[in-house]
Amino acid sequence: MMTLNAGPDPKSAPPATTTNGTTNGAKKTAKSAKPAKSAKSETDAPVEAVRQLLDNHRSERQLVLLQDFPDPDALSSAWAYKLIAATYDIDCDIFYAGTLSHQENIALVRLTGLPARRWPTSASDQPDLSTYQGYVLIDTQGTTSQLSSVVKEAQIPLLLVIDHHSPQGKLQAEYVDLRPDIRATATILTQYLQRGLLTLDRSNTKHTKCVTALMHGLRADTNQLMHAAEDDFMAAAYLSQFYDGQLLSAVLQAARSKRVMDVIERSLRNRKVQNNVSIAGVGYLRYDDRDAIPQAADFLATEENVHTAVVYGIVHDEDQEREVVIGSLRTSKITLDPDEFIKEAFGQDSQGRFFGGGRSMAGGFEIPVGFLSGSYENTEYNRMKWDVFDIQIKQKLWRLVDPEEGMINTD
Ligand SMILES: [Mn+2]
Repeated sequence: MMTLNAGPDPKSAPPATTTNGTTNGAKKTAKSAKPAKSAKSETDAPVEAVRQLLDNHRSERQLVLLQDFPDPDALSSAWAYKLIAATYDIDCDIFYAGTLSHQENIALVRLTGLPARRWPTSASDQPDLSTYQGYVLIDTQGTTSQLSSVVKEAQIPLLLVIDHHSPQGKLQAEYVDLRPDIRATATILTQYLQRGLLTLDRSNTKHTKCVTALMHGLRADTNQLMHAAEDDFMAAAYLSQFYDGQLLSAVLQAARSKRVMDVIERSLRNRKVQNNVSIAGVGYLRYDDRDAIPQAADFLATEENVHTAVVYGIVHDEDQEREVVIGSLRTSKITLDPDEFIKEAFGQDSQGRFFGGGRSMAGGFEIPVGFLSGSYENTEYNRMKWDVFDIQIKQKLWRLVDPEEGMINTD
């Protein structure tokens, strides 16, 4: 069993650490300072494969699917793909099932005119799936997207996956560009641009806006470049020639809503710290405020002597009468692999799907409330329901954080 106290796991530990304790890049080659030339050819292969794929699918119509609650990395990468595909006369529609929740994501989409849309829930308004010849997954492998099962059922072929999360299972696609050593999907898309899949033009406002979005996505996924590896810095350097700094600062200045502040306040009040891990349940929250959870986790992880924070709550989706427990993990501990931690803590559902996973430094989980879904007038009932989930989640987390002193032994 993986615990926080275990030594570095060769599978999950980054290869090298600098003296000040920061990761020395995720690339296996970072330590031996491989010549730049061979690093280039490493990324040439995926670019060539994607070029070939686009060429083979000229003039088609494609769906681009994102995680249900897309972040700037997903949104900007999908837009870059759409612009690239357009040069092959491929028309892409970008969809997500959930909602844009983080204030910066809403600002990003509004200020740049980013062409991503929510998949309409009303039956009359759904996209006509028969018009698409294939679909593409970006910044996800389908496990975080409700839409992927819908398109699978419609027998639309999966053409391409571009992602940087740890592998979530077998993927049957024409090509998979999955690079977990890269810290942002925006970096992968930037490499596509840099290697000529699209020639950027500073006088084209769509280009500058998309590049600005990519810069935001790359920064957001690397904690403002603090967790960036060599490839991410190279990509940011390339983007810096084309991006609009004023537009980026306008996106970053988006203010938090009062309700998000309230969730952060609840997480502070409810947190329990043990073995340098801070865990907080925040109770019920509205669907639109879902993104308050990762923001609260970000904040809790800044406390002295805390290297890892987990925040979770029950999110109620009024449209679909669906309730889920949603949680986020943030860590600065290099020997802790969020993907492995979450899979180990919560296991799989009856169909063998994990309740969550992660990437470098961050992870998330989503557990359906199922039969107990739905809020009732009876506040005592709602309180009991929360208590049950709260205790169950804490128990599963503490079991890994502190196996000796774990509250209840579930083994
Ligand atoms: Mn990402």
